[in-house]
Formats: sequence, structure tokens, C-alpha cells
Amino acid sequence: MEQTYARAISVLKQNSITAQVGNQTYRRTLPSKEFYVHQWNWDSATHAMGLIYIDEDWAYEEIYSLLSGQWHNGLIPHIIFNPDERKYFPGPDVWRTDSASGISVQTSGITQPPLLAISVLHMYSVAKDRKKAGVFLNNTLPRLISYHNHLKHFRDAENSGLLTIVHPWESGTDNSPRWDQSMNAIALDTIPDDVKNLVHTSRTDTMLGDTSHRPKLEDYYRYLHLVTLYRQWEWDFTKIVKSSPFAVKDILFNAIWCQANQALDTLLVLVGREEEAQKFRLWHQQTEEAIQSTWDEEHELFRNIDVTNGKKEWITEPTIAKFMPLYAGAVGEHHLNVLLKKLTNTHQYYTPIPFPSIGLDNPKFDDKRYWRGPTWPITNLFIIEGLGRYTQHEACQILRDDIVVKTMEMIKEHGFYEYYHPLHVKISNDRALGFGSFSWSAAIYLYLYHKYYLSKRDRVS
Ligand code: 9WN
Repeated sequence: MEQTYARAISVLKQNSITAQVGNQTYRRTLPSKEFYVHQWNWDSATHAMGLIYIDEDWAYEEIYSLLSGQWHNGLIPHIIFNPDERKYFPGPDVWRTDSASGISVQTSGITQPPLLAISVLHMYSVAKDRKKAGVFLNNTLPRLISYHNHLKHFRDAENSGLLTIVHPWESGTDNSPRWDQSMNAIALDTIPDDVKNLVHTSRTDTMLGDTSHRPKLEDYYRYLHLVTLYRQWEWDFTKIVKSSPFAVKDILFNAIWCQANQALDTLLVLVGREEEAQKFRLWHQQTEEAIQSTWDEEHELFRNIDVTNGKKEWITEPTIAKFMPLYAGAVGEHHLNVLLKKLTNTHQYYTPIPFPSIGLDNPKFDDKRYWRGPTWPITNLFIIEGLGRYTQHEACQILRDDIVVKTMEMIKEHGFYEYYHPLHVKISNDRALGFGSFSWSAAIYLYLYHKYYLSKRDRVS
């Protein structure tokens, strides 16, 4: 374990760069120099959760760097671009958010699962230098509040408790089958030729990585179609949410939203702002109830809702997202037992390397393709933390401990990759899946090592 721990730190160091933003310089961590050469929102929130154990200043800088890309309206974009990097497509010239953002930093125009408040609470809780932690919290709290207000205002104008996402990239689980119903409704012949040409001439992921691990061409047509539309609509989110051909209430995004409001509530109480905290407590409760109301007894899952153009259509595609309400502690006893059965079923989610991004019994299961089969450390982390919330439920605690070990073993054995083969099949060139030297996997390793492995070892000795 110790050797892997040391390697995790060196992966993060290798991926860290110094970015100049105005008069400020920040250390920021790129997901992987093989392709992802900018800063990503929920990756960075996770990086900081691991970094805080090894270098508190570095962890804070990671978050300050992310916040340097926050728009005047509160949006924290999904990518903060490094201006000189050209490897990643689509780059800033495609997004063209400059006039909408109100800042001089180049960013994308959509967001990602709002993990940041959860990350800040974790950092604040474990930091040893209390003075610096206090300064960090003071600096970040107003930014978190404006981000949450922004999301609530634009993504839940109808006050349903569930936020709407307008691009599969916002879910962080880009080509998950739970988007198929909505994405297939965007007919390919309605996508302008110049968008398709742009994909043909500029797409880099399949040149730098393995095509069989990446989303398909039709996915990219639709991804870029949405980006180009929103750019034409000048990133006006009232219009985008109302008129986009893709608008979905996603269970994974909302489970994190639910938990993030609880984190923000806790942070505000910690600094004595009890009255302001109440709003976020209510949002948390409202989302928790709304998540519970998506349960489908027939398919035994928490569902997404397609709200494109004002419709309300259930999406019953089963994927790893159905377990995410665990992370928000939003699962009652009956549903918990149903989910546990699926997580421990070797024909569904309990694969040799658990948990695959969709169950083995789903006909769409594709062992190497991105979010359509492979195992990802980040979703394992959410399930680990989720199971840990059910402290009275012994089976949850046993499964949690097992998945902590299996996730750490997976990283130790296969290295720091973006995702892993759920059936433990060795790929010919002995790589795991996706891009390599991956910061997310390194940071999650550090987090699990400190939060679970060390504390268990200390308890035993
Ligand atoms: C699009 C950086 C990001 C992750 C996402 C993952 C992947 C990007 C892409 O990489 O998405 O945002 O180009 O494939 O799906 O979760 O944040 O690691």
C-alpha cells in the first residue's frame, strides 16, 4: 500500500502546473497530461480531498484555481482552460464564453456535479493548520453560496427540488446509457454539417486514446451540437433550460446537489451563520424528498426525468446512477435492501472489479467503453461514502469495507488509470482503460488510504 501511496503523490505532482491568472499564480492539477490538459470542476474538488492530507496549501490552491474560473453570475464551469494547451477538444475557441462569463479566464459554459461544498467541508474538517483552514473557509464560502444560488435559480426555476442538466457532460458520466433516450431524440440529420465537420476535423480523443474506450462519433455530433446551440444563445441559461433539445433531471447530479446543500448548511453553522444556513437545509430536504419520489417499484430504481421542452418523461435505464441516492443518505430501509441485492449480485454489479458503470445484465453493457461498463474510482467513492451513512445496517458496513479494499487493490494492481475493466480482463498492452497517469485515481487512493485504511489499521493495532 505504501508504495502505491508514494506513486499516487508523484502522479499528482507530475500533473500539477502553475497557472497565471491576472496577478495571481495557482498550482492546479490536470486530470491527465495524455489528453485532459486543463482543469475540471469535479475532478479538482476530488483532487483537493486527497491533497489536503499531504499538502494543505496545495489543496487550497487547487480550489482557488478552480474558483478563478467562476462567472459573475455564480456558475462554476466544468473546464477552466490553460490558454496555451491545444491537445483537448473542444477548446475555448469552440465554447466562446468570454462575453457571457464576465471574467478574463477562458472556460467552458456548462457545469459538472456540484461536489465543491462537500470537498470544502472535508478539507476544513481534516486540515491541521486551523488558522489557514479558517482563512480558506472565509474565502470560499461566498463563492459556494453564489454557485448554489445560481444553480437553484437557473436549473430549478420551477422549484421542484431537482436541478436540470443541459448536457451529458454536466453529469460527468458522458455516454451513460441513461442519456440514450434523450440523445437519440436529437435526429442526426437535424445537426448542421458544419458541426459534423468540426467533429471530423478537430476531435482529438480518439487520436490520442483508444477509440474502443471512448464515446462514439454520433455522441460527439450531439455533444458539439448542444455546445454550438448554447453559444449561439449566448449562454443565456433561462433560454437554454427552456429551449434545449436536451434537458434532464439527473439522479446522480441531484444526489450530489442534495449532499452539497447539507455540506453548505454545516459550513455556515460552523461559522455561526445559522440563519443563512436554513435556506440550504431546506434545499437539502426538498431534494431528498424529490429524489425519493423518483423511485420506480417495477424497475427497482431511482429514475431520471426527461424535461426537454416542458415534457416530463421518466427514464428507466438502469445504470450506476441508481445507487447515488445512497450518497445523499436519501434511501429508506426497503429501497436500501433492494439496492444492496443489486450491488452484491455477481450477475449485475458485484463483478471481479466492482462496480461497473452499468450492470452486467444490461444488454448495453460494453466492457471497455467509458461510462457504459467500466469501473470508475469516483463512483466507487460515492457508494463507499453512501454505504457508510447507514451505520446501523451491518450489511452496508461490510460491503463498504470490502469495496474500500477492492478499490485500493484495483488501483494498486493496475496503476493510475481513468477507468478499469470490471471483469478483470487484462488488456493486451497491459494498460487499464482510458487515459493514464490519472489524477482522480491518485487522489481517491490518498483519500481512501487516510480516511479508511489508516484508521482501520490504527483501530486493529
Ligand atoms: C468531458 C476529466 C473529465 C471528467 C468526466 C469524464 C471526462 C470529458 C471528456 O473527463 O469527460 O468533460 O472529454 O471526455 O467523463 O467525468 O470530469 O477527467
